[in-house]
Amino acid sequence: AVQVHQAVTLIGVPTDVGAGRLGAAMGPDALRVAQLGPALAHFGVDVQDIGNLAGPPNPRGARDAQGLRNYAECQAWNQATHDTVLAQLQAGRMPIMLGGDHTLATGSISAVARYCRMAGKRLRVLWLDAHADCNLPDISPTGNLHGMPVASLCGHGPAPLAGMAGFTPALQGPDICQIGLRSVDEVEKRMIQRLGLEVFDMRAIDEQGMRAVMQQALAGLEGPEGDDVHLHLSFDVDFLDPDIAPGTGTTVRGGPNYREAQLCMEMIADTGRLASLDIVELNPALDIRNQTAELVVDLVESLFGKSTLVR
Ligand code: 4U7
Ligand code: MN
Ligand code: MN
Ligand code: MN
Repeated sequence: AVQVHQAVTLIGVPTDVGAGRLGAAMGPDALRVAQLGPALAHFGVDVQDIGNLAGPPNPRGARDAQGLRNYAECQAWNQATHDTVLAQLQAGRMPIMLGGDHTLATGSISAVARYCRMAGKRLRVLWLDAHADCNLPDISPTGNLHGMPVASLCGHGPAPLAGMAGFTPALQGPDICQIGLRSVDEVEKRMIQRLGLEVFDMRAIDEQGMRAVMQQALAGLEGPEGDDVHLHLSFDVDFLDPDIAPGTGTTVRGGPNYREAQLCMEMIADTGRLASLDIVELNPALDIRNQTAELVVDLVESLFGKSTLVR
């Protein structure tokens, strides 16, 4: 039973301060050029685009004493994201982040966690990504904060980020399900175990197929038992195979193809539980004629039931 949010708010978060290369800050406008808003309005959704959040420019800093790059700037963007997402949820609207690098997920998901606690909902996070994003300042090979949001949300790393929900940790490892992983740093592998994340890597998709993986990832969401679940999707564009999605800064070959990605989105749509969404790591400077942004819009349409024949 597809039953999607009737009111959606698009929130541009034009930042690349957490990434290793410049360009993700242009992501929000590339999604607008690809007609994300009109595409959703076509399904009868009430779409409001509130424009872009404001935040500091990219100082292109080196690693600091903690081992982090552009920490203060990441913190500022996350706080702005957190405040806006919380306000939209409280107004009964579904926030869609137009990123922006993946650091912003600390701001958005901590706000969702805060809201869920107030509203008495159970939070389930689906994390579509080639990477596990659970690095810590001292173990990260790069110091880039876009490789750390899962760790902050689980209570690790700098306290201001880890405590953004108003309680720490914002999430327990088993609340998060990661799908599509194929580039995980050695120390991150230990973090996955330690945090207790649920992970379906590309090997799981190869061996079991996308359908079986998504059935497990979405278990318990459909029907009355899933009534009190708030489903948040954090969609890193580098989840997709670079052949179809070249417009992102950290491509890794061997990702889901077009049909597998569609099936993934369709099965999420079928649950009817999607209540907030991050679209992150789109980098128009690396794209070819905006094809990655257009693909993302196509996939988000499926998230809103485009491919479902019977409603
Ligand atoms: B993304 C990396 F070392 N693990 O921490 C790191 F390989 O949000 C990449 O998933 C992180 O795109 C990628 O810098 C972050 C690296
Ligand atoms: Mn990634
Ligand atoms: Mn990511
Ligand atoms: Mn990336």
